[in-house]
Amino acid sequence: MWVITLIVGVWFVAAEGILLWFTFRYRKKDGVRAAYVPGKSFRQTGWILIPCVAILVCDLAIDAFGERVWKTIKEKVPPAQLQIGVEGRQWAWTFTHPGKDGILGSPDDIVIPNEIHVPVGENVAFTLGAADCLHSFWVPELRLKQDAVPGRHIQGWFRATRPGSYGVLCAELCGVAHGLMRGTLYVDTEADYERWLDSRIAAQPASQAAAFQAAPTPAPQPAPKTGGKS
Ligand SMILES: [Cu+2]
Repeated sequence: MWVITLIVGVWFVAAEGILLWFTFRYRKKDGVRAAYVPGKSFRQTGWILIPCVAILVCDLAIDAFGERVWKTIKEKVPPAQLQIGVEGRQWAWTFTHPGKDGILGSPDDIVIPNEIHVPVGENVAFTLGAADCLHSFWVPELRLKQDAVPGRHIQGWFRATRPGSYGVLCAELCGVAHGLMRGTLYVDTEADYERWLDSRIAAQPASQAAAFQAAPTPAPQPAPKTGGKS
C-alpha cells in the first residue's frame, strides 16, 4: 500500500505544483494580451499528442503485463472447498452458505443478510447475482471486486489468508442508500467456522426448510465464463 501511495503521491504533488506554478506564472497582467494558439504546427499540437500516446502506451503495457494474472485470478475458478451464493439488492447483501451437507441450493442452506463466514486459507467459490440493478461485490482488503449484473450469475473465487473481519462494500452507485450497503466478511479458523455453522443451524427456524421446499431458490448455474473487467 505504501508503494502505491508513494508512486501516486509523487505524481499528484508534481502535477498540482506545475498547475499552481502555471496559474501564477501566466495570470492576467495589465497590458499583456493572451496569445491565440491555432495548433497548426506539430510543435504546438505535440503538447497534446505526445502525452496522449505516452498514456496509451502505458495503458497497453499494463494490460499486456497483467494479462497472465487476470487470466489466473478472473477467468479460472480453482477447485473450492466452499461454494457460497452472493446477491446484491438495494441496499443489502444476501449471503447463502451451504449447511452441513456442503451443497449449495439444498434445503439446509443458511441465508443471512450482510454476514459472510469462510474458513481461513481455503478456496471459496461464489456465485454472484443482482436482484434489481448493478451492484459491485467489493472486499478491499482481499483486492476482490466484481460487478453484479441483473440476469447473470457470475462465478468468482477468493482465498482469505488471515483470520479477522473485513468490510464488504458495494462499489457501484446503486441508489440513495448505496453508501449504507455494507456487510462483514468473517474469516474464521476451521474450528470457529464449524462452531458458527452449528450455531446457525441450531438457530434456523424449522419453517425455513419447509418454505425452501415450497419455493426452492434456483441452484446457481455454473457459468462458462466469469465476469468481465470492472
Ligand atoms: Cu451500491
